[in-house]
Amino acid sequence: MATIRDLTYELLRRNGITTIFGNPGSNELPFLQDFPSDFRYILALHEGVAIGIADGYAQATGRTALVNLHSAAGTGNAMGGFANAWNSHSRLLVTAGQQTRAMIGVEPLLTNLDATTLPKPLVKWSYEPARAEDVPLAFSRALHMSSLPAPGPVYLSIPYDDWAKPAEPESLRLLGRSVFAAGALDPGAMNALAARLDRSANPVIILGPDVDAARANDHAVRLAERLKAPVWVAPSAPRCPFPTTHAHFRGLLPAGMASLSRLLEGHDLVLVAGAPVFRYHQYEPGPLLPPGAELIQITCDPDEAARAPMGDAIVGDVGRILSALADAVGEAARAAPQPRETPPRSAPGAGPLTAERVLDLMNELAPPDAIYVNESTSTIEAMWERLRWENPGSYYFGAAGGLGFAMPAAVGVQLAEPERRVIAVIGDGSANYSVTALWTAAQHNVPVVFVIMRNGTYGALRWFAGVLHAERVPALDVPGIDFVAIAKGYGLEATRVDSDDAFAAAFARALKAGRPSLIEVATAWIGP
Ligand code: TZD
Ligand code: CA
Repeated sequence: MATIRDLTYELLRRNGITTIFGNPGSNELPFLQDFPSDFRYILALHEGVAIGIADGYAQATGRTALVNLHSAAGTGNAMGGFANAWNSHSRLLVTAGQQTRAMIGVEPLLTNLDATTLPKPLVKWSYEPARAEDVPLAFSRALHMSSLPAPGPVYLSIPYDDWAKPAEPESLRLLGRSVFAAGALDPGAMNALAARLDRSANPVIILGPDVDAARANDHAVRLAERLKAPVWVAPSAPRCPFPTTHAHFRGLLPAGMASLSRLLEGHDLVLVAGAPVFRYHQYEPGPLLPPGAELIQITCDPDEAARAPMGDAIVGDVGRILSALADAVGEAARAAPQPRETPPRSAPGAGPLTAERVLDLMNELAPPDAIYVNESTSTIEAMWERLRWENPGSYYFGAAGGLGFAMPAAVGVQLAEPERRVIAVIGDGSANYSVTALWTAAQHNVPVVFVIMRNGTYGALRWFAGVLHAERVPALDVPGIDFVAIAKGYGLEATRVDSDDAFAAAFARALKAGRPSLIEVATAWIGP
């Protein structure tokens, strides 16, 4: 008779999961014993890294990724990763080993106390089965929960003595299940939506990360071209839903109410797809929309629709709705938007280089389908202005703004996309939260190019201190860190550069290396 462990591995296999990301402890060993040869375990040295690699992998594959953590302490170390995954609708099944059932009552070492409460509110579902026999159903439910709309992380706590117990024969029914969501509009509702867009004199389209997640970027292009509408990217967007080189592309919207609505002035209809309305950051009191503008939001997330403070919302499959809408709207008679003014190319110079110069060199030297995973917080706008992102899945950022995402996520994205080169653009502050991702990259020879922008400071916080008029704040600089030595210590090729030519040469070499490498580049901090 099959054990709970056998049946669970088979269930994972049937759902396309043969990779486990994690960091193990005693509670997890009974699950990992006799590890099947068709599975691989990607070891991370810290749980924030394990969840980050899995998040990148889940987003780039569009499928659920499995994370195995150690009890409460391991879960706690991953909590910042839960925040990012929750906000990016990442399909993650996070499991944590629990103490053995016979002993939980006396609270031995490594008991996950009140386990299901621990990851809330950053999971869709959190569960600890009441019986060992319920573990396969719990896994099945967790897998489907993580990927049904709106996707997101789920959490299971499993007592370690459950794995060796026999599975109930009726549990085999879980293996063949197919579960999917539909989510298209019926013809009447689609016609009404199309008619509203056709009636608009001057519509604008705002796209968010879930357009990219749905690989619906081409549908968005078709819709924008039919409507002759300019396209903005939703504020704080952690993915790129529209080609930045397209004539309709306008850029990333600012994350403050007043400046955002000012940029939309003159539009009578704002169509938002695949984003909350809106993910603000800095508090700038002001109108939510310009005078006379209506808003329609298309989202996969009922919560995003319900909490929106303005406009109408449609909850459904963002890709299918955008595709059908592009067919349903008429070809608008107005003139198409003119291409935006792109920033002038930065001038070559001696070091320290400007961040703009480093980005321009990357853009010239990297393959056109390169993927950028970003955690360089003071250069986000410059990246949206300068980098060529044309294919779906070209840009990733920590969706909750939690640092420690990008170094591991870059490893996960590169594992998922071996044919495309992944470039991790990381600030010298951000590089410290999940730096052990370098070790996993080296061990599995995941050929990410890590570029550390060393400006010596928490640049974005200096900018924000200006916004908030917060004077005399301590703890904003990060001098004295040798990233070349750190990277070498974890087994990577690494080099330090401070000039134009040196960066270009090192970057070109790194792109071709076929193994992970790190470039530390001195950049100038240009204050507000
Ligand atoms: N801790 C965590 C987990 N997430 C955060 N977002 C912060 C702290 C606060 N924080 C920011 O929001 S940006 C930033 C911090 C510390 C500075 C990052 O500095 P950097 O990049 O060197 O990586 P820049 O380009 O110098 O801003
Ligand atoms: Ca910095």
